[in-house]
Amino acid sequence: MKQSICIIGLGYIGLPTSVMFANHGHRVHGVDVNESVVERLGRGEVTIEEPDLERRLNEVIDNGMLTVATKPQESDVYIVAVPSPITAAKEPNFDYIRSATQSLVPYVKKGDLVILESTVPPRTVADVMIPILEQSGLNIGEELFVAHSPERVIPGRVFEELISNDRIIGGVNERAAEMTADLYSTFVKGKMHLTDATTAELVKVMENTYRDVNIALANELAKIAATIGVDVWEAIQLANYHPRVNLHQPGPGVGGHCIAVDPWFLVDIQNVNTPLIRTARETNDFMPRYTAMMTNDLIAERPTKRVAVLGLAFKGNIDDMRESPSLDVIHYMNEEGLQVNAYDPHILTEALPEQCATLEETVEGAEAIVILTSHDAFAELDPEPLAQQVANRLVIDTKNCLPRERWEAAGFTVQVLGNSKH
Ligand code: SAJ
Repeated sequence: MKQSICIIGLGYIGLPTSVMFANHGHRVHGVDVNESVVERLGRGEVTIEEPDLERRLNEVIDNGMLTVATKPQESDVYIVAVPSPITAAKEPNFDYIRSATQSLVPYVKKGDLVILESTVPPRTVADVMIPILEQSGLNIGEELFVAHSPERVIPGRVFEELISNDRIIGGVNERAAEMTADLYSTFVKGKMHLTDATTAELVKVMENTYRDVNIALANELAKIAATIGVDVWEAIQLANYHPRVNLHQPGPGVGGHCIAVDPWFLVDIQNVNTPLIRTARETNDFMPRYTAMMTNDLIAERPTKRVAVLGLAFKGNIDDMRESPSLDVIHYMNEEGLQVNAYDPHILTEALPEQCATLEETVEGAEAIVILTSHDAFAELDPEPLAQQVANRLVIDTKNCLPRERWEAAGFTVQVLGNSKH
């Protein structure tokens, strides 16, 4: 059954989700507090980089199935997809969730469904959303239904994963969970797993914490390998042939609004009982400093401290710089007295003082080129012309994404993070 859906938050999750529901015949009203986002989307202009988003957005803006505004409107279903960041003290910040939920109170009516998609600390539906929704005077679970169905998509493959991923659905009761499963069955081909809201909240945070802890292990192994003449990337590949081993990839740090944030939700609940989760966060948060120190050591004998940093996005082939490790690497490089020029082909708006408009300008006279993000554009680079521009043919590849032989053939020394074999 087609329903009218109001989605609060038109960011990296809310926008593709709005478009997907509208593509599948639901009348969707998208809401964002940012007026320029609403204006641009209303013109069919994408505000985030995601494959196939532009085509799908224009389809539903043109046929009127998607309307966008800064205010909600009465609907059958309300989906909250706003940020859930942490404070500087690493504690959950519920401000966006609270104000989004509050904005729904004047609109909700008997029989409606409210779904939280944002990743949140366990008990956010119970302790934060429901007390606000009760101001409507409706009985939660009998007149107004509430569920948590956390998004699990990865940037760059959002539309595929919205369809193919299994979905965890946690309702305040069975009825709420079933109503939510019915709605998502519009496009979800993966299995629906129904549970209660608090379990669903914990499951999503567990998934991202699992990834963060495994990345921390890979980063520790990389630091060991760097001292014993081993290539950690080769070693990880070999270890992963074991049927029960799935080692992740090391790198210059963990970015984004998810893996670098969500584990702190668990530490906040049980500080004393989460030494592993906290240590993993600290291990990954140390990698930007490790990368800056490694770079400084490798050019210590060089006449200048000029370095070219390639990659500002928190991961390959996206335009998202939120919590990007590159920002911390550049910060620590500045602290080490390095002279940083930075460039990212996916981020052309001036976001940093160190940012240059072109690759050529960035590498001119550099003592080292430092790759921080595994963009395809970097793996496809022709090192020959760069070899003529740099002061020193040294490339530090923290993501092991460059074709080593090609760079060596151009006269570069290739130093890969965690590899002291070559
Ligand atoms: N990273 C590593 N080593 C790895 C994998 C990732 O250093 O082996 C780094 C990346 O470079 C990046 C960060 O970790 O800086 C996060 O990258 P990611 O590939 O984990 O991607 P996210 O944060 O965009 O997406 C994650 C996904 N969660 C899991 O895979 C468990 C996605 O499914 C979630 O929907 C998303 O978080 C989210 O929104 O929660």
